[in-house]
Order: sequence, then C-alpha cells, then structure tokens
Amino acid sequence: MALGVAELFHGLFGSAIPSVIGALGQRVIELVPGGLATRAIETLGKADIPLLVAALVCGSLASGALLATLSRRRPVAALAGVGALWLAGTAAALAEPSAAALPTAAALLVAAACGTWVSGLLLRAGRGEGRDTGRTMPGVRRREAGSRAPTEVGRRGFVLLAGAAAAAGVAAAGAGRLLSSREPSREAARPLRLPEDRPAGGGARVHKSLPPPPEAASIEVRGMPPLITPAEDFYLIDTALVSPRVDAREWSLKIGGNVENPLELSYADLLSMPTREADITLSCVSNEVGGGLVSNGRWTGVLLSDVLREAGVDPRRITGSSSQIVGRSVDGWTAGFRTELAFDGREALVAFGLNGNELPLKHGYPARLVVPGLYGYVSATKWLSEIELTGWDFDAYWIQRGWAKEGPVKIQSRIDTVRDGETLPAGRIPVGGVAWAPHRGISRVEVSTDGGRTWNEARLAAQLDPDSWRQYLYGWDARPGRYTLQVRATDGEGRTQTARRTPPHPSGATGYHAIRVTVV
Ligand SMILES: Nc1nc2c(c(=O)[nH]1)N[C@H]1C(S)=C(S)[C@@H](COP(=O)(O)O)O[C@H]1N2
Ligand SMILES: [Mo]
Repeated sequence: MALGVAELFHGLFGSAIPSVIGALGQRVIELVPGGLATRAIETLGKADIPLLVAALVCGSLASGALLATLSRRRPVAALAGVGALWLAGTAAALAEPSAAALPTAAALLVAAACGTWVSGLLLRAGRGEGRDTGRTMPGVRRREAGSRAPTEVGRRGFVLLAGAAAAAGVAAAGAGRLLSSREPSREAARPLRLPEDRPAGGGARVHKSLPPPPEAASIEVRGMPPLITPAEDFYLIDTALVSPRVDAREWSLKIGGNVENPLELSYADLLSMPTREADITLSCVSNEVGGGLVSNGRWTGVLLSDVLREAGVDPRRITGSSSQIVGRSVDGWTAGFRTELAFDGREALVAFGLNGNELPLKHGYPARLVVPGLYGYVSATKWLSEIELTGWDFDAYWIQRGWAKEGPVKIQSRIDTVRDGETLPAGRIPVGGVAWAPHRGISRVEVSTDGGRTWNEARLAAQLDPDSWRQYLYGWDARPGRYTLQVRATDGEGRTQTARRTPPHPSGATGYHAIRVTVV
C-alpha cells in the first residue's frame, strides 16, 4: 500500500517526487562495486532492470510483513521500523537530482502512514480471527472474553479486506505508473531538423553533412554487421534505471568551471551553431573480446572545441585547473577526459543527432558527448546538462568505482560471419567482421585458422573514417577438421593488437577473438 501510494504521488507530481522504487534501484546501481555492476549488466542483459525492480518490490513486501508481525508483540519497535523504511526511501529519493525535498519527504510520509494504517486495520481484523475459538459457520465468530479486537470479520472477511487493501495498493501503483508515463514520451527518435543554412556568403553558419558511405566501405556477406549501426541496434550501457526524459525546449547546456566566459546554450542555440556529421565508433570499456558493446554511428553535432571557444577556452592556455573536461548528465552521472583531446583535431562532438535523426531517448536525448578514441565511460555523457572545466584531481563516476582514469580505446577486432561452435561445410568459408582503433584507424587485419601459428592477410573494406570501425574478410578454403579461428588487427600507426588476454577491468580487454569451428 505504501509503495502504491508513493508511486501515485510520483505519477501526480512527476520527477519532483521521484518513484521510490526507481530511486532505490538507482541507489543500488550506484552502490554496488563497479565490476559487479558491469558483470550484472552483461550476464543479465536486458533483464537486469526488471529483476532489480522485482527484487526491490519483493524486499519491500517482505519487510512490511516482518514489521506487521513484529507489531503484534512490539508495536513501538515496529513503528520505529516503519520510520526507518521511510527514512531509507526518502534518502534514496532525495538523492535524485530532480527531487524536491519537502514534498518528497511529505509524500512518502503520507505513503508510509497509509501503509501503517492499512496494516493496523488488517491486524486488528486478523486478531479477531486469530483468537477465535469456536468451530462455527464461516463468517460467524465468537469473541474471546476480554479481547480488544474491535472488528470481527471472520476468515472470509479478513481475506476480503486484505484483498481489497492489496488491490487498492496495486491500483494506486498502476495509476501512478500510468500518470508518469504521460510525461513527454518519445521512444522513437524523430528526424533531426536543423535551422536553415544561411545563404552563401551570409556568415559562418554551416551544416556540413556527409555523403552516403561509399559502397567500397561495406563488404556484403552474411553475418557482417552493418557499417553504420541502426539506432535501434546500437549497444546500450548506462546507469539509469529509466532514461531521463528531457524536454528540449526547457533544456540548456551550461559550460562552466574554469572558463573565461561561462555560458548557457539552449537547444536552439546549439543547433544554430556550425554543425557537422561524423562517423564515430563508440565502445564500452567493459566489452569483452568478441563482445557486442561496440557500435558505429553517424553522429550530428557541434564541435566540442567550438563550444569551448565560445566559453573563452584558449587551447594554448590550458592550466592545471582546466586540464579536465567533465561532462555532467541531468541524472548526475559524470565523465571526464583531458582537455587537450578536445583540441587535437579529432571530431569530439556535442552530438544531438544519430543516423540523421534526433538522439533516441536511450542514447542521450537531447544532447550528449561523443569523443573519438575514448571509451564511453570517460567521455560519452548522455543527457548532457553541463560541461565543466576542472582540475585532473576530480574523479568522475566510474573512476570513483575503480576504473582507469584515462580511457583510450584499445585496438580490437571481432569475427562476426562465423560463430563459435558452428559446424560448417568444407569449401570456401567467408571469415569476416569488424576491427576498430579509433582515432588511429585500421591498416591491416589478419586471420589465423590454426590457433595463431600462421596468419593470413584479410581483405579490408575502404576505411570510412579513422574514427570508424573497418570491415574485413578472409576467404578461407576449409577442409574437414576442427579449427580455432583468430583475428588480429593493426592500427593506422602500425601497432598490432596484443595477444595478451586481459579482462575489461580496469582499462579495457585485450587479446585476440578466438572461436572454435568444425568443418565437415
Ligand atoms: N548519463 C550517462 N551517460 C553515459 C553513461 C551513463 O551511465 N550515464 N554511460 C556511459 C558508458 S559507460 C557508455 S559505454 C556509453 C554508452 O552509450 P550508448 O548507450 O549510447 O551506447 O555511454 C556513456 N554515457
Ligand atoms: Mo561503458
């Protein structure tokens, strides 16, 4: 009942009174050690959040039951327990950046009171039931002498009352969910509309778009991932239990900290700056060798360096106290990287478009950072609300949880067209996939079919951009037998992937992707 009423308040008042289950879940996500959190995401996949919510609801119901039981003998202790639960829920909710303190505390107090009141009602009804001694017809009960039970409803009555209470709780929760889902909701991204370009000679406002990828950049073979990952297939990693829903008309991006000229840009301001498209492969530090936490997007955005220059940042005058660029999200998440990287020529973007559309909600609408060559956890802040220049001593979200301070993407390659454990007919087998080393590009990919003793040069598709992954294909003339296939790539600077196997923690996995196949 308490949870239901809390959820109803959330539905009525939106993010000012956060969902208590949502907030508790969020705190659990933040408190579990980094490695464990990533592991959970990887092993549970998309089920991680439903499972977490289910666990929290069950836990809450169990603690309610415990307290109700306790209250029969020790009502004061039980009431203190209710107070503790209220405190925990309120603390969790108030840690949400959007929470309004007094209304939240008050709403949760009302919710806790509702729960306590209903429990009391049920307990008194149950007590009448419990002290019943006679074997009489259903619904007719004798009261034990001296019992203070004010109601005497019988077993059926009790079940009815409990059922009604449960139904009311569930209904309140359902109504709350329904109401909160009416907030600006758009799961599917709309086409990105940029303001009109000024006529030629009319000024600096330019929107640079890219031509469609050349055909030579794609190799058409079954199992090859598309050169540009469709937005709905783009890998997804974040700590948000529910994606923040930001209204772009009310949103703004602050650029502050140690800058000459702190500023605040509206969505319209941002879109009317010179924009460009860039093909950038984004990957997660927790991606295992051969894993799927990597995708290639065609991003639209404004150069981060342009935004920083607007704020008076001079790349020749970066000092200790402006050596880190920290991106802050509306949900409080942070990521940081060296300020130089915004000015070294790479297309670090404040991005608001993906594959020609607005950013999907899950990928950071209305704006996020994308920095070629850096893992997402140090750079790719979604639902971006602030860019702050600060000292290197500030540790962002995942750094506080034990991941490496700097997150350059390690060169990696993956076999996609053949799967581990597959049985294939003898003959020519296309062994292909993708290799990436943003922002250095890929110059060579080799495939081994004998467990790494000999290596064969793979054919490379044209390099779309050094920031993008590159497709490769090796035509393997396979005879029957059992084989271990491996792949390794060399980057644009001539450095070849290391064979040494290291786990994702703390700075990204290394080693060759290896799969076993049987040829018959
Ligand atoms: N606000 C916010 N931004 C975030 C994260 C997050 O948890 N919260 N996760 C980061 C991590 S670890 C990665 S790998 C990328 C993933 O971006 P995607 O979900 O769009 O693929 O987003 C980054 N940006
Ligand atoms: Mo990540």
